Amino acid sequence: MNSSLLNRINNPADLRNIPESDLGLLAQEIREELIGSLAETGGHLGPNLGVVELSIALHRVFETPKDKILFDVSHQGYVHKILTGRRSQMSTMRQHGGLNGFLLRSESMHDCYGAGHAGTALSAALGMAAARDMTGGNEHVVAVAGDAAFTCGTSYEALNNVAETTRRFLVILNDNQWSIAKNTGAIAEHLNRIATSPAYEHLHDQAAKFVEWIGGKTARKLAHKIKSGVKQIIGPSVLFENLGLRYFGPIDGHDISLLIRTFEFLKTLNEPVLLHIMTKKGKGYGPAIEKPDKFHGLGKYQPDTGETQPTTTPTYSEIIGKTLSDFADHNRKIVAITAAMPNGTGLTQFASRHPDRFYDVGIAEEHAALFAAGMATRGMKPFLTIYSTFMQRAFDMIVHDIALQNLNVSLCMDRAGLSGDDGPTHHGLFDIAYLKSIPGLIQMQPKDEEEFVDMLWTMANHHEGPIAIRYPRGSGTGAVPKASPRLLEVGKAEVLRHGTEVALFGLGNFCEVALETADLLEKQGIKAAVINPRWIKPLDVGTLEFFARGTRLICTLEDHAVTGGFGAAVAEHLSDVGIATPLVRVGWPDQFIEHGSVSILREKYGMTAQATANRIMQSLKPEPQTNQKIRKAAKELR
Ligand SMILES: Cc1ncc(C[n+]2csc(CCOP(=O)(O)OP(=O)(O)O)c2C)c(N)n1
Repeated sequence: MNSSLLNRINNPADLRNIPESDLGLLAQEIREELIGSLAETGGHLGPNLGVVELSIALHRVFETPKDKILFDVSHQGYVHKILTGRRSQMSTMRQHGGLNGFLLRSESMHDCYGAGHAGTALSAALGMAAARDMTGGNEHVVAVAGDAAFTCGTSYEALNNVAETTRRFLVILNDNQWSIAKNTGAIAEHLNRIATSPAYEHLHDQAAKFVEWIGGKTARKLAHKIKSGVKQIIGPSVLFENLGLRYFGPIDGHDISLLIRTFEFLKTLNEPVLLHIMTKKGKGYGPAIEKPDKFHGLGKYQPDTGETQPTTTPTYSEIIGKTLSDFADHNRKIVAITAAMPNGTGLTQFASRHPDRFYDVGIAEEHAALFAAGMATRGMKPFLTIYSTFMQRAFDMIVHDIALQNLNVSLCMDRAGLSGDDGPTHHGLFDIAYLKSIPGLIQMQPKDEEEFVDMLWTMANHHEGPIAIRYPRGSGTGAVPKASPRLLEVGKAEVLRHGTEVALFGLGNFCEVALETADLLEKQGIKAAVINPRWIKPLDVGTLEFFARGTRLICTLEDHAVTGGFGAAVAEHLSDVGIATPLVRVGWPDQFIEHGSVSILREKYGMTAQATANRIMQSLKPEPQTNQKIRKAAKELR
């Protein structure tokens, strides 16, 4: 493709030198570039195709890095990256050492705010506006948020504070009517009514005429006329107006000239504004328009057809979707709840088989947890199925509402462990740490898919309070679940291999790594026991103490931050009972782990069987003589 215009853009200032009449062509070039390059790397194609004109217009009118543009979630920030000097790195997208799939303050001075979780842009932008007002700055602050961000409570918490915080603040509501799945709830319906109302076309035309009318004139001089003009083009949304933001729109978010004129006008206003724009997710690419949910974010695909490689082994998410649906066939109390991730969490099957007991509550994890708590008080058996990283949002609800009241809520933490190419905003590396200190909350992790179903069955039959399960992204060993699941004994580990010198406790997906480590140790003449702990809480202290007393070294392995993880629970217990057997803890180090493939990152951070075996061999080495001498001398001194 001849990207003649794109070749001229190395930074936003270059964009401002391109004639406005060529910007449509530029948008076309950017679309082609996105479709071609993401076919190789994967990524958030649909959302970015939808914001091409918006991103061009924003960078045409606002001057980053001085002006601040915040993108909610920031998965739609690829065009912004292309326009802010990162085009040549697009082929490294989401790969280790390459561009992050979200905005990162450390990646570019044009990324004023990093994100990955939804519903943060408005509050953070408001903080920036307040800081600007306090320090006498004059920069513009713009928050760009999708319609699904308006299903987040935090967005309303921000709106609740705008009017009394600042006079200069611009929120752009990018409405494409889709979250990852179709956006749900009353707000989505409200926005949908505006977009589909026959008045929309009329409003849009009026908006276009209005901005044309003020175009080229000094808007400030026309303040009173503008006010009355704006009033005429106010859409049927009293919601935002009542919150103290002037509502403007809805306008066509693919009309670059209109967007530019509108931004030029809005930046002269001395009052907070919400601009509602309508866009099409996946615009310009047939497969993405046909399947907005699939093309929200995906791996590699055939650019001509949009085809992707079919997966052969069912993922943990697919298994939970099917399993819960099967259980719900026989148990009328089972309910499944997702926070805007029906596909990601595998609940689509549940939604079609049990629509009356399926809830997609939007991006509202706190609400989802409280909603589940309420259901549980009425004897229902809710399964709250949320990615580990997003469950962080609901921590207080899990403590204060679910656990404190000992309610029968099943917490299903999908994508627990390293998420890989999505990076630090999406790794599920903290859930053991944030759940294990909650009194009475049971937590487990299966070693494979077969045990996963047994655990889900155990959860379905557990009626004594909250119970949580964590499981990784993708599939596991491929172990096929049995036709009839087993009920597992709570707090009982499984000994997979006996050994007398070392005991390896491999949690969940790291059970496989523990078995491999045992093989490597055996080659060195070390007999290692391998234990599948199953339960993080309650810990099987009997099995732990048995092996801690009977071997020379204990090693824990887990797909979790080493600080506060399963190994930390083991260390605490050994310390409490006064067992001094050396302990090697394998887990992710105490730092935010960057994005990259799981295999590269495991290698880098010593999370492989070989690295574990090496650490163990090192720890088993007899103490060097000099250390012994120092210790002896110190003892004599005492
Ligand atoms: C707290 C949280 N929950 C769930 C998600 C997963 N997620 C990522 S993008 C997205 C939908 C975003 O939709 P919208 O904001 O309308 O933007 P669009 O992709 O449609 O442009 C969701 C649910 C998230 N990032 N953060």
